[in-house]
Amino acid sequence: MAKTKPAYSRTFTGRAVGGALTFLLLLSATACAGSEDAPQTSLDPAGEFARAPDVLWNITLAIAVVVFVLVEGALVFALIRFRHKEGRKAAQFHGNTKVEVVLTVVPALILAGLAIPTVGTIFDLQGDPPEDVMRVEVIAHQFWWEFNYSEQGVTTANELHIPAGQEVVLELQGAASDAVAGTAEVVHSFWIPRLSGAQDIVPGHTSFLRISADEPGRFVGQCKEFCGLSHANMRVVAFSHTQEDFDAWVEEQNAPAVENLSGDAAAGQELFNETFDVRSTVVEEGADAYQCASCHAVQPGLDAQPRTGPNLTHFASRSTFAGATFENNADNVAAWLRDPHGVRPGSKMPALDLSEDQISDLVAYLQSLE
Ligand code: HEC
Ligand SMILES: [Cu+2]
Repeated sequence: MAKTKPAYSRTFTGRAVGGALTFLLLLSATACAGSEDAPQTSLDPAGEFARAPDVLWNITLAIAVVVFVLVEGALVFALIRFRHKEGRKAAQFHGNTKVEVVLTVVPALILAGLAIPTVGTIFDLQGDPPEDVMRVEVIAHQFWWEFNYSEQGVTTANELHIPAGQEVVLELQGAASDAVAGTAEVVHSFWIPRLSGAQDIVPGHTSFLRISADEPGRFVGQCKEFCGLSHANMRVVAFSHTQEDFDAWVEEQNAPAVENLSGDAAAGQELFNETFDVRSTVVEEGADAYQCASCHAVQPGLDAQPRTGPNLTHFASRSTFAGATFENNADNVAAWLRDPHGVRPGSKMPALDLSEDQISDLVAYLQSLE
């Protein structure tokens, strides 16, 4: 009689292939970490407020590795040492108080030990932020960030600028429901992993986040709390500068928008104040027609309140736009004006009835706003 192979051995090849595929799939997920030069990682902290959680992570990882090796080692040892042998019978017993006590007390002690540095770090990071450091007000909108520097008189969007080597306190606020855009605001979370931990932003409530960067550099981040269709496109970029460069940036942002435009840019400037029909919108109670100027400030002339879109006074000085999703270039801005919801699902900017000529004039104007 032919010996049949046991079931596990017949499916072994299949399982090995399945396992290898799963491993490759998991490996591919590690490629989600953004661009090479500035990955979104908390494992490479660039400032003291990101370093503290990283130290905690290292301690936890070290303990976890020791536990893993001991537990898996014991398992493998038992599997080999007590494997099936002809004529040997398994011991039969029920419960073992000594082992159960050890397996309860040891993990409890490990967790209690871990809680000491964890709670300490939480209090260090969450304590009342110091009064004498620079503050930036951060307002989370669906799906973009507004940054107000009240001391410096600067308002910008999606790109945060800070001086390197010093603490900055972010005052995080959820936007009250936008007057023009109509819909209620939702919870967001601000996170630039190399500069600090994450902090939730709740409408009607102010929370604080302390950040700092040791060196000048560029750091990418992300809204970390699901907030609607374009949550994944709600990114943020931080630039840290030497004090000199930071002061220069402030000065540049405080300068009035360029005047005396000519050609396409001048035509675009006029279009900015013209009224266009709404082609499509995600906002239920919005108007049928708008000017760009209804929602966007360009100072002086079009001042900030109560406009609900990003301040465009120095739009061309930003490297990205629309939640730092797109590189700021003529093609992308044109695509944005043509069909905001096509490139950015759920965006509160309406699609206006613009011709291609009008779009290229508006792009020329926006690109002149340095
Ligand atoms: C009803 C209000 C509204 C109108 C009208 C409007 N926008 Fe917007 N706009 C917004 C909002 C809100 C955003 C942010 C949307 C987002 O990031 O998803 C935005 C974003 C932008 C941005 C990207 C800014 C940045 O830094 O991220 C540009 C450029 C822009 N709009 C240009 C225009 C132009 C040009 C017009 C006129 C043709 C116009 N907008 C009309 C509300 C409006
Ligand atoms: Cu979000």
